Amino acid sequence: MDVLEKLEKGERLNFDDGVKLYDLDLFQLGYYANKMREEKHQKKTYFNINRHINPTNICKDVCQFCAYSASRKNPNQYAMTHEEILDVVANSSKNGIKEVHIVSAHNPDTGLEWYLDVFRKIKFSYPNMHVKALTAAEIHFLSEEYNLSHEQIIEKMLESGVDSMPGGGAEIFDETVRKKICGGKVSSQQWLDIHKLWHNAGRQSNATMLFGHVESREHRIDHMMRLRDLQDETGGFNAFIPLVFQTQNNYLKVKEALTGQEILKTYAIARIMLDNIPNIKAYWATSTVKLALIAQEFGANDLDGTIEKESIQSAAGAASAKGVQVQSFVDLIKNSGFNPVERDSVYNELKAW
Ligand code: V47
Repeated sequence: MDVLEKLEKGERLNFDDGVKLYDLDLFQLGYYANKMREEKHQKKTYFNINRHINPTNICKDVCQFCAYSASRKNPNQYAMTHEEILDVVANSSKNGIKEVHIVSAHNPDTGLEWYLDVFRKIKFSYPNMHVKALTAAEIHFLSEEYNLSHEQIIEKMLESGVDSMPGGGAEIFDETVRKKICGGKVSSQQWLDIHKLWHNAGRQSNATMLFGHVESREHRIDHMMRLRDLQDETGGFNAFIPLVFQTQNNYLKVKEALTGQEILKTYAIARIMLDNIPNIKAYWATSTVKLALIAQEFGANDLDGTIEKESIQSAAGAASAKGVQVQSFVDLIKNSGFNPVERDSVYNELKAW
């Protein structure tokens, strides 16, 4: 059966089908992705009111794509104190944020408690604040650095009040590409195992994919298939987030940025291939707000949040350093023909705007 026939019949696609999807015409692909989006979410587009905090950029690992890490290209090292982090949370909570999304570099100088105790402090002062923190890459770093198992770090996260795990650190699972772009940090299998442990603890997480650098279309489909397999087992992923590679200030000499067409195809293919992950997030910080709005018609049903401050992608050229205002986000979604729905961090609906 060919891929169009399978799409018409609503059958699950395999790896070869996934690769063939890229050869379809963009609008034909968009038609099927949008149909699946509408079956699950109608015209709703989710967003949340959140704050990103990146407490330190000092990193023991060297990822070729990263412009944020202070170890090589970025001479401005920093590590925030807990007081500074709590000040940020205090100010942001006045703006109505409901989630702090905390991701750090892999700093070997701070001690384990610096990473964990701040979650307890945030929860103590803001019991209703959702703490989304520690990527699988950070968990693996902490386990190696402090001679603890992944299970033990996860236990400590749960004790410290972490509510959910962000999807960072997945990059591209194919081992040859991974070796080129981030050899040395969490392996693909370890990334998947850590999320499995987290899901088995009854918690939810997200999954990302960094694309538009040295990977091929086949590598992207392989990445999605590995996530789909794990999701069949655990059901713990809320959202899949294709991160568009930002080309500035890093060691991967990627001259040509992805075309809008290739980005939209990738969102659409993610929606079609990942039939068991409910939300496809067009993270506007990497796609640009304008393309994220168009992506709503190509399978995406979530645009992440207001962010307030963003340091990782903006270091590599993205226009996301300052976040967006809630009202303008809402207006943009409405004006593009969709219904903005504010959600919490695990996709309970809070308010139709
Ligand atoms: O894993 C690093 C990426 C990620 C670049 O879970 C880059 O809701 C593009 O994971 N160009 C961290 N991306 C951010 C992340 C994330 C973001 C938003 C929402 C969620 C979520 C998770 O940033 C890293 C890495 O793949 N990154 N450098 C770059 N040059």
